[in-house]
Amino acid sequence: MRVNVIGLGYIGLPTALILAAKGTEVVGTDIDPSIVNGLEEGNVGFEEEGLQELFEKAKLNNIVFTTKYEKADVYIVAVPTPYVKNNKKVDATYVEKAICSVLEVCDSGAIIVIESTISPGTINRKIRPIVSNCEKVKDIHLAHAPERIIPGRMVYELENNNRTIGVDEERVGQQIKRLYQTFCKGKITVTDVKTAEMTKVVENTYRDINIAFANELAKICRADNLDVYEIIKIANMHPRVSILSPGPGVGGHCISVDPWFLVGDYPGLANIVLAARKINDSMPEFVLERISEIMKDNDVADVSRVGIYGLTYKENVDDVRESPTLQLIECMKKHLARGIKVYDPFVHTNIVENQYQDYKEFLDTVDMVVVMVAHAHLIKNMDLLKDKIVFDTRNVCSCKKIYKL
Ligand code: SAJ
Repeated sequence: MRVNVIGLGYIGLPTALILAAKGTEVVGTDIDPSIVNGLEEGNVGFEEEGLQELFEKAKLNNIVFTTKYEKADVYIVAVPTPYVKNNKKVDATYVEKAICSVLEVCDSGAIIVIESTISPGTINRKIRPIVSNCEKVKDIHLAHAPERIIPGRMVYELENNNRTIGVDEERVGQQIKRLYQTFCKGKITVTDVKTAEMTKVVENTYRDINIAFANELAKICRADNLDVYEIIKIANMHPRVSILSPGPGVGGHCISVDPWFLVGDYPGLANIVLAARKINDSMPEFVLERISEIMKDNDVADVSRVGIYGLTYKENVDDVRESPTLQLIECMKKHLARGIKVYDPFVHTNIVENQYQDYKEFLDTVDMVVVMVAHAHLIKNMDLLKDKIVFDTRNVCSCKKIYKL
C-alpha cells in the first residue's frame, strides 16, 4: 500500500515518519518548499523527543519528501484548520484545497483520510460536495481519523494512544484500521464520520472546561486567601474527582481553538463551553493584575525590573501559538506598559521586545521573575532564582520569596 501524507507539520510529519519506519511506502508532501528542503537536508524542523530517531528509520525505508501530490492508495491530510476570528467557525480552506489537489492526481477508489481537526459536519458540508462533483475520478472514500497526540510526547502517544476512525463503509474502516495498526498499539474504534468529528472536538472541550474550573477556583481562592493547589490536591483524592491545574491561560492550537467550533456552530447551546473559553481567556489579564499587586507589595516601581520566564504555550515545546505570554504582552501594550523583559530557552529568535537569549544576562536585569512556563530548564536552574521575587503561575518553584496565582 502506498500512502501520501499531505502537510508535514506537527501532526503530518510524525505520522509520515512512523508509517515509513514501520515499513509502509510513504511520500510526504508539503506545499512549502522550505519544509521539504529542510527535510531533505535532514532537518526535522521542530523539537520533539524521539522524532529524530524516527526520521532516521523512515529514511532507511526510503521515505520521499516533495512539494507535489503523488499517486497513492491512501491520502492522509494533516493541514492546519484555523478558526475564523469574527464568527469562531472552522476555516477548512486548507483542507478543501488539499482535497482538490489530491483529486487531480489520484485514481478512482482512493481513500482520503482527514486527520486535521474539523467541526462536526464539515466533511458532509464542505468536503463531500468537492469529491461528488469531481468528474475525473469516482468512488473516492472519505475518512476522518482525528489526531490525538500531545506536543511534548508526540512519538510516544502516536504509538500508544487509542484512535477513532470515522467512515461511511465498514470495509474502508477496516482497511484504514489495518494501516494504523502498523504503528498504533492502542484500541482503534471505527465509527461514522460525523461522530468522529464531534468526538475530537468534545475531547479538547472537556479539557478546556476542566482547566477553566481550575482557573475559576484560583480566582475564588485568591479572593478568600486560600491555597487553590492544596484544595485541588485534597479534592482530587476523592475517587471520582480529577481537577486539572490552574495556570496563566490556555494556549496552543487545539484546546484554545476547538471549543470555539462548538460555540460558532451551535449558537445558544454551547453555554458552558463559551463560559469556559471566556474564563481561560481572562487569565493573562488576571496574571497582569497579580503582577501589579506583587510589584506594589515589594516596591518594584519600574516594569523593566520585571522579567517573564517562558514564551511558549506550555512546557518543553518550542510552539508559541496562542501563548498566554504573548497574550499578556498584548494586554500590557493596551495598558501602555512597555519594557518587561522576556526569556525562553526554547525560542531562539527574538519575537518580542526586550527578549533575551542568555538566561543569566536576563536575570541580571530584573528583580522579579514571572514564571509563565515550567520548562525543565527552569526547574534544573532553580537556585538561580534564589534572590528574586518570584511569581509562579505554574506552582513549580521552590524559592524563598514566592507568590502564586
Ligand atoms: N494547561 C493548564 N492546566 C492544565 C493543563 C494544561 O493551564 O492542567 C494549559 C497548558 O499550559 C497549555 C494549554 O492548557 O497552555 C493546552 O495544553 P495541553 O497540554 O492541555 O494540550 P495541547 O493543546 O498541547 O494538546 C491537546 C491534547 N488534547 C487533550 O488532552 C484532550 C492532545 O491530545 C490533542 O492532540 C491536541 O490538543 C490537539 O491537537 O487537538
